[in-house]
Amino acid sequence: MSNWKELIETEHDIAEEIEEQVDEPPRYHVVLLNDDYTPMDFVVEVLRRFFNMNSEKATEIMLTIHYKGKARCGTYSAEIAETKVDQVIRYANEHQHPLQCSMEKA
Ligand code: TYC
Repeated sequence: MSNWKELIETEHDIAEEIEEQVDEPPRYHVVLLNDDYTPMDFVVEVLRRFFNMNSEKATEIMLTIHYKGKARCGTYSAEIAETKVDQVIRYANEHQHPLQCSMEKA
């Protein structure tokens, strides 16, 4: 009886050790920043186009940025987050808006 208990406890300890050793890849929040010039409609379009939000969610996040200074738009692997940041900045530049986008470690 006590042998079974010890065996189960050992298995449990080994499983915990393995879990601790398996490092999850780091994740990053993509953040949009407020400014005084980018039109609200353009920010809503960006949130729909690059972050797959519906109009209601995009409007809510845009207003959070407008009133609080910034908001998280999504959380991704490093490569995907970098691509989103590049795409948003390029799209804003193409439309001559100063909209800024950055990433923060999750
Ligand atoms: N503050 C801008 C305005 O009043 C709107 C805005 C919202 C700009 C979010 C950037 O990330 C932003 N037109």
